[in-house]
Amino acid sequence: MKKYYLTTPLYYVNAAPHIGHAYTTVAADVLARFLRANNRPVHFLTGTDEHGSKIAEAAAEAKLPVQEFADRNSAAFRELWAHLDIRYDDFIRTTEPRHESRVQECFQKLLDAGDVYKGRYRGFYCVSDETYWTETDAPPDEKGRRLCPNAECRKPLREVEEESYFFKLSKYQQPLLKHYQENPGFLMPTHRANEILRFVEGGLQDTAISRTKVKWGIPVPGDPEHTIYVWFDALLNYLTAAQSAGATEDIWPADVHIVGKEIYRFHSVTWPAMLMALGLPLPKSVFAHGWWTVDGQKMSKSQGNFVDPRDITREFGVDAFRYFLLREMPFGNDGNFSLESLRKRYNAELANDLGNLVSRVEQMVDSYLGGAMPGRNKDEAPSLDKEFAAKGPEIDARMEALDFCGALGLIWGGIGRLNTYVNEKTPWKLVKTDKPATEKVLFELVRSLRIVAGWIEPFMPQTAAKMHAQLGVRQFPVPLSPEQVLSGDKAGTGKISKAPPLFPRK
Ligand code: ME8
Repeated sequence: MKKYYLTTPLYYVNAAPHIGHAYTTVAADVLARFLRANNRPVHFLTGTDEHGSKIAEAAAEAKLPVQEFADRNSAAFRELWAHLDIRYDDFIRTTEPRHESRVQECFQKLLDAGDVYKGRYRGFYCVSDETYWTETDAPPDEKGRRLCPNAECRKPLREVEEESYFFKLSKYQQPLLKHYQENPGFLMPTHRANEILRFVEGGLQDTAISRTKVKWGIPVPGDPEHTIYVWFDALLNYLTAAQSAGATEDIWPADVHIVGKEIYRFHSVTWPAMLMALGLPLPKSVFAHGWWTVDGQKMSKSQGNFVDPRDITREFGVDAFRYFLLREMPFGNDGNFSLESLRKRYNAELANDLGNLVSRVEQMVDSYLGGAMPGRNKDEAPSLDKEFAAKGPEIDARMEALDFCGALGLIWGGIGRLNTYVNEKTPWKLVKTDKPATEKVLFELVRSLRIVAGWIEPFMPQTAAKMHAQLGVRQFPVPLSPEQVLSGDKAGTGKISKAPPLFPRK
């Protein structure tokens, strides 16, 4: 069975990872965990982008040999992903031989096919984005400076004139437009599709794909004066990683490339055109999410306001950080990161709505039933069933559509319903007059909380594991799907134990 193949961008190793990188990677991890919990085979790829002038210049600034500099920073990404409970299947570095040799093969193939030719490039270049711009893309501003047209960058451009190999991107204008039209799920989310359609309809220029002035890169086969342009090199990682992971047909093509909006064009125009030229099937979709600002400001070196994820997890824990990232900003839109809104959500949604509910239920089962799983009357349909458990398919649909915020909204709707249910049924009063009725209420609550634990597992794996253990789910640490929780008592006849709060108030 073909695996569901999902990818993050390959992050530049010029600096330490920040919340922007964590965001994309956590989102991909949430999707991968959701699919695995539904028994879908998954291949989740992430990694680091290590060639080009941006990295070479950062290494020079750090006074380190480039490879050593790249090794260090690539390791920092891997360490952060371990800390954030990211379970990827493969981590590719563009300086690995398995990647470099295949990039050269692809370059040669396109050269032989006539889709790559030698010419001369004259124009502008942004080192920070590693992007070529023409004179018309970047007219001089009032001070006579040419700035990167990418709104997320706006750094000064360098003028470049050199011999270059070119990729015949122009040839793929019509095939791309046809592909977009025939595959409406390709450009995601749909509100970003127009921008790409307009760009491609406006005509595509052939694009330079080699540099003579940049030494830190993969040599062009047979012409070592040239190194392969870092984006041509980096985009191919999705293919070279799949090719090196065993039977390519089990993985290829990608089901979704998850990227930030600023690199959407590379992924939705250049990349599919490269694949067409190579005669390979295209990814099923390319999803561009929005950008975080921090306290209303763009994160930048000059502002010195990059948020280190560890500063957040130290105070709030890994799960709360993962939760906040996906709850605060609908996937596909822009949003703002602030400690104030994190604290607010932490206290209201995690400590109160969820944590407090779990503690109350455990406390009651402990006091009224000595911690035994409440019994149920098998002839009577559980009363929360229709309105609560039926949410499962709706949540799944949101997850499949990468609407993580929507899925969390539905889950918290369910948690809200459970809080209302406790307050309506007042088991602490009921227990004085009707023990069997109290037991039924507690049965409903425990079972519903087990379902909640399954729903939140992709977002908060540690919390889900704690909930399963505390709620007597014996199959721990394997997360249970709602169906498994519902299907029988076997999975959950362990003792229900009181435990410290899941989310101590901050
Ligand atoms: O672009 N908000 O690498 P990169 C949300 N190497 N997401 C953000 C973000 C923010 N403020 N800042 C960064 C590159 N990201 C290339 C990619 S792929 C073949 C090559 C996330 O280190 C987002 O996913 O600049 C964005 O696309 C990515 O980090 C850029 O990482």
